[in-house]
Amino acid sequence: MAGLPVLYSFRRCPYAIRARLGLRAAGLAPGVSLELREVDLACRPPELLAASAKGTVPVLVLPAGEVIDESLAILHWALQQRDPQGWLAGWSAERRAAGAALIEANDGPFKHHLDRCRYPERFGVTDPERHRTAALELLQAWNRRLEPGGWLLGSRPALADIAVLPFVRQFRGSDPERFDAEPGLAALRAWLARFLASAELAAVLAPPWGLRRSWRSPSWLYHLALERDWQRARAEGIYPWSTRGRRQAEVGFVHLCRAHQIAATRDRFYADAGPVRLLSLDPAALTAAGLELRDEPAPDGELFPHLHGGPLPLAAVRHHASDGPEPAGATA
Ligand SMILES: N[C@@H](CCC(=O)N[C@@H](CS)C(=O)NCC(=O)O)C(=O)O
Repeated sequence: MAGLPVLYSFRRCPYAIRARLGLRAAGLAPGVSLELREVDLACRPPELLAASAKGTVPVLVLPAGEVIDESLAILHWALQQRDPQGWLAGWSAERRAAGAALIEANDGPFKHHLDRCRYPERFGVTDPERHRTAALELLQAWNRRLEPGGWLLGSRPALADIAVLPFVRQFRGSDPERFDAEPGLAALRAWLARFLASAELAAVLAPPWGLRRSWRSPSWLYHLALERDWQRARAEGIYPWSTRGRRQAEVGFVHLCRAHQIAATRDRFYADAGPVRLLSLDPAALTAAGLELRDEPAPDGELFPHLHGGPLPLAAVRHHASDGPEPAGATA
């Protein structure tokens, strides 16, 4: 996929959702005209951090190297390429300014209160209700804007609707029954319901736009572990295996593979193994632990990385996830 724009994304992130909505509307398609890399925010791949040190998603890296690391800027870039639904084009300066103010209120105070009523512990908040009430006041103001035409700027969707809807979706998602019973939100509920039922949202939450499996960085090395061996290693602090059923002490090294070798390795050795976990390893942490990496040939001549000098150090495991094909379909 060399030469395509690369989008670092996170399926459920409202900022990434709005970027994907814009890119999709502009006619880009993952695997065809864009490479989509799903990121685990607990463990960002080095390529993302090299592109944008702040490490947030979404980030769009253009083929010439330009990096766009703010979701709104990605939306603007996308719609400047193509804007078939007139989300950006065709609005008066006054409405555009009103749209920009709505997005600012969303990304600023609304997001602030949303985070604090959804995750009070994370933000050290003792009164999440106060934040819910403040968020509701903004929603009621938006409801009044929606009453005349059904959309924030009038009778058709604009950039502001696309930019704000994923956050209102999150607000409702934290307590749908309560949200649905709130007074003063009828127009907003209808606006949100249209979005929730839309083909656009469904498309960006399902493959190929919305992935559940993280991208495998070519900068990392990988090891497949039986789930039960991995769980025991976590409990005991040592992972003694080289590969399925064979110990490092017996084999003399630990079998690893590169990103492009994972699927074939799983199919060849783990197809009937039951639950398997994919460990992502930082090569620098392996060598810093005094171990040696060598590329050595398998019986068919293909070179694989082998870890010599001791068992796999758990501290070098950057990420671990159940391994398997991308689950298809579900849009929740
Ligand atoms: N202003 C940024 C915000 C993006 C953002 O905060 N994304 C969240 C995920 S929903 C993130 O990457 N959080 C990780 C972090 O802040 O460390 C944008 O609009 O792109």
